[in-house]
Amino acid sequence: MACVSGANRPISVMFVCLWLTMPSLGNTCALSVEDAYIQLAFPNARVGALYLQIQNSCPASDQLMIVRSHAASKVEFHQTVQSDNGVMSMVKIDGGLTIPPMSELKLAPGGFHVMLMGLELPKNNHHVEVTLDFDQADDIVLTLPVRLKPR
Ligand SMILES: [Cu+2]
Repeated sequence: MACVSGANRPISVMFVCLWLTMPSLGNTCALSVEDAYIQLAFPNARVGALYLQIQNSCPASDQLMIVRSHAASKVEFHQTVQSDNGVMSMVKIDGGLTIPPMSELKLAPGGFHVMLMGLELPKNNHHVEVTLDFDQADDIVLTLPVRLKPR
């Protein structure tokens, strides 16, 4: 700890040092994941959409930076948007997705999703392992069910 406590230091500097060396009391907050799955438009599709909800019980926001999976050659964040004439398309989102403090990030059909491209599912394996990489929180590793898009 590089804190210098000295009588000739401004009092505010001493307070900052104290705060930095205190045991972290706010560590009970966390990110938690619900309703996570991968959806394919048809069997053996090479592209899949990952949907999930991330709850943030922390007083600070976090950022889902990247999602990694050995089953996909490329992963991007997308948002489904509707043009004025009603045509649906997907827009790539750069820089990750924010999880607001004491709130949630929802990835669901018709909105944000993680696009898994070059998808290669092992035969007879209907689960895919993915790693969520956050700016602040530790990685979360998930084994996700693969579902077909409802018709
Ligand atoms: Cu997409």
